[in-house]
Amino acid sequence: MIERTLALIKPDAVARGLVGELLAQMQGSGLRLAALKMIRLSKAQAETFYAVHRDRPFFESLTRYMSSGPIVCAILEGEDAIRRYRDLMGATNPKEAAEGTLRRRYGVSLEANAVHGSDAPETAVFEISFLFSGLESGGERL
Ligand code: IDP
Ligand code: MG
Repeated sequence: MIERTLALIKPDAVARGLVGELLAQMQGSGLRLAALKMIRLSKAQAETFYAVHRDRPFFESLTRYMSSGPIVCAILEGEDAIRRYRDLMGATNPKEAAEGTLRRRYGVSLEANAVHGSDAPETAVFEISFLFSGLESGGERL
Protein backbone atom coordinates (compact mmCIF):
# COMPACT_ATOMS: atom_id res chain seq x y z
CA MET A 1 0.00 0.00 0.00
CA ILE A 2 1.28 3.47 -0.87
CA GLU A 3 1.67 5.42 2.37
CA ARG A 4 2.88 8.83 3.45
CA THR A 5 5.00 9.47 6.52
CA LEU A 6 6.31 12.59 8.22
CA ALA A 7 10.07 12.93 8.47
CA LEU A 8 11.77 15.67 10.50
CA ILE A 9 15.38 16.73 10.57
CA LYS A 10 15.72 17.84 14.19
CA PRO A 11 17.40 21.08 15.36
CA ASP A 12 20.77 19.51 16.23
CA ALA A 13 21.12 18.00 12.76
CA VAL A 14 20.06 21.20 10.98
CA ALA A 15 22.57 23.14 13.11
CA ARG A 16 25.36 20.72 12.15
CA GLY A 17 24.72 21.24 8.42
CA LEU A 18 23.34 17.76 7.78
CA VAL A 19 20.18 18.71 5.86
CA GLY A 20 21.49 17.91 2.38
CA GLU A 21 23.04 14.63 3.46
CA LEU A 22 19.94 13.46 5.32
CA LEU A 23 17.56 14.37 2.48
CA ALA A 24 19.81 12.53 0.03
CA GLN A 25 19.64 9.41 2.17
CA MET A 26 15.87 9.62 2.52
CA GLN A 27 15.54 9.88 -1.26
CA GLY A 28 18.26 7.31 -1.85
CA SER A 29 16.17 4.79 0.06
CA GLY A 30 13.60 4.93 -2.76
CA LEU A 31 11.02 7.03 -0.93
CA ARG A 32 9.57 9.96 -2.88
CA LEU A 33 9.90 13.44 -1.44
CA ALA A 34 6.29 14.71 -1.64
CA ALA A 35 6.69 17.97 0.35
CA LEU A 36 9.49 19.89 2.06
CA LYS A 37 10.00 22.99 4.22
CA MET A 38 12.06 24.50 7.05
CA ILE A 39 10.27 26.00 10.07
CA ARG A 40 10.92 26.77 13.71
CA LEU A 41 8.36 25.41 16.16
CA SER A 42 7.30 27.45 19.18
CA LYS A 43 7.47 25.67 22.54
CA ALA A 44 3.66 25.36 22.50
CA GLN A 45 3.68 23.88 18.97
CA ALA A 46 6.34 21.34 19.99
CA GLU A 47 4.13 20.41 22.98
CA THR A 48 1.17 19.79 20.65
CA PHE A 49 3.27 17.77 18.23
CA TYR A 50 4.57 15.55 21.06
CA ALA A 51 1.35 15.61 23.14
CA VAL A 52 1.36 11.80 23.30
CA HIS A 53 4.47 12.09 25.52
CA ARG A 54 3.14 14.84 27.81
CA ASP A 55 3.34 12.66 30.95
CA ARG A 56 6.85 11.38 30.27
CA PRO A 57 9.77 12.72 32.32
CA PHE A 58 11.60 13.85 29.16
CA PHE A 59 8.68 15.91 27.78
CA GLU A 60 9.89 19.31 29.01
CA SER A 61 13.42 18.80 27.76
CA LEU A 62 12.24 17.28 24.46
CA THR A 63 9.89 20.15 23.63
CA ARG A 64 12.52 22.73 24.62
CA TYR A 65 15.03 21.01 22.34
CA MET A 66 12.55 20.68 19.44
CA SER A 67 11.79 24.41 19.63
CA SER A 68 15.45 25.43 20.04
CA GLY A 69 16.12 26.03 16.33
CA PRO A 70 14.87 25.38 12.81
CA ILE A 71 13.76 21.93 11.72
CA VAL A 72 13.19 20.51 8.26
CA CYS A 73 9.82 18.87 7.64
CA ALA A 74 9.32 16.40 4.81
CA ILE A 75 6.56 14.13 3.62
CA LEU A 76 7.94 10.86 2.27
CA GLU A 77 5.74 8.68 0.12
CA GLY A 78 5.99 5.13 -1.15
CA GLU A 79 5.10 1.50 -0.66
CA ASP A 80 5.13 0.77 3.11
CA ALA A 81 6.74 4.20 3.70
CA ILE A 82 6.13 4.32 7.47
CA ARG A 83 7.96 1.10 8.26
CA ARG A 84 10.66 1.66 5.63
CA TYR A 85 11.51 5.10 7.00
CA ARG A 86 11.48 3.83 10.61
CA ASP A 87 13.95 1.14 9.49
CA LEU A 88 16.15 3.74 7.80
CA MET A 89 16.15 5.87 11.00
CA GLY A 90 16.96 3.04 13.39
CA ALA A 91 16.20 2.75 17.10
CA THR A 92 15.36 5.83 19.18
CA ASN A 93 18.67 5.66 21.05
CA PRO A 94 21.55 6.16 18.58
CA LYS A 95 23.70 3.84 20.71
CA GLU A 96 21.20 1.03 20.14
CA ALA A 97 20.47 1.82 16.49
CA ALA A 98 21.76 -0.63 13.89
CA GLU A 99 24.91 0.12 11.92
CA GLY A 100 24.21 2.30 8.88
CA THR A 101 20.93 3.77 10.17
CA LEU A 102 20.46 7.54 10.26
CA ARG A 103 20.32 7.72 14.04
CA ARG A 104 23.41 5.58 14.45
CA ARG A 105 25.33 7.70 11.97
CA TYR A 106 24.09 11.16 12.91
CA GLY A 107 22.46 11.03 16.36
CA VAL A 108 24.40 12.52 19.27
CA SER A 109 22.21 11.45 22.20
CA LEU A 110 18.93 9.74 23.07
CA GLU A 111 17.21 13.13 22.82
CA ALA A 112 19.23 14.69 19.99
CA ASN A 113 18.81 11.72 17.68
CA ALA A 114 18.86 13.73 14.43
CA VAL A 115 15.57 12.64 12.86
CA HIS A 116 11.91 11.88 13.52
CA GLY A 117 9.52 9.58 11.66
CA SER A 118 5.84 8.77 12.17
CA ASP A 119 5.27 5.42 13.87
CA ALA A 120 1.82 4.44 12.51
CA PRO A 121 -0.72 5.48 9.85
CA GLU A 122 -2.86 7.50 12.32
CA THR A 123 0.24 9.26 13.69
CA ALA A 124 1.36 10.10 10.15
CA VAL A 125 -2.02 11.68 9.35
CA PHE A 126 -1.94 13.76 12.55
CA GLU A 127 1.68 14.87 12.12
CA ILE A 128 1.33 15.73 8.42
CA SER A 129 -1.87 17.72 8.96
CA PHE A 130 -0.32 19.50 11.96
CA LEU A 131 2.76 20.64 10.04
CA PHE A 132 1.59 21.03 6.42
CA SER A 133 -1.35 22.89 4.93
CA GLY A 134 -3.40 21.13 2.25
CA LEU A 135 -1.81 23.40 -0.35
CA GLU A 136 1.71 22.39 0.69
CA SER A 137 1.05 18.68 1.02
CA GLY A 138 -0.81 18.28 -2.26
CA GLY A 139 -4.01 17.23 -0.49
CA GLU A 140 -6.09 14.73 -2.44
CA ARG A 141 -3.70 14.64 -5.39
CA LEU A 142 -1.24 12.44 -3.51
P1 IDP B 1 10.79 7.78 18.36
O1 IDP B 1 11.26 9.17 17.95
O2 IDP B 1 11.82 6.73 18.00
O3 IDP B 1 9.41 7.44 17.87
P2 IDP B 1 9.63 8.23 20.99
O4 IDP B 1 9.58 7.23 22.09
O5 IDP B 1 8.36 8.54 20.27
O6 IDP B 1 10.76 7.77 19.97
O7 IDP B 1 10.22 9.56 21.62
C1 IDP B 1 10.16 10.80 20.92
C2 IDP B 1 11.49 11.50 21.04
O8 IDP B 1 11.70 11.84 22.41
C3 IDP B 1 12.71 10.66 20.68
O9 IDP B 1 12.97 10.65 19.30
C4 IDP B 1 13.80 11.36 21.46
O10 IDP B 1 14.21 12.58 20.79
C5 IDP B 1 13.09 11.75 22.73
N1 IDP B 1 13.21 10.73 23.79
C6 IDP B 1 12.61 9.51 23.86
N2 IDP B 1 12.92 8.86 24.99
C7 IDP B 1 13.74 9.71 25.68
C8 IDP B 1 14.39 9.60 26.95
O11 IDP B 1 14.30 8.60 27.69
N3 IDP B 1 15.18 10.67 27.32
C9 IDP B 1 15.30 11.80 26.54
N4 IDP B 1 14.69 11.93 25.34
C10 IDP B 1 13.93 10.90 24.92
MG1 MG C 1 7.56 8.28 18.37
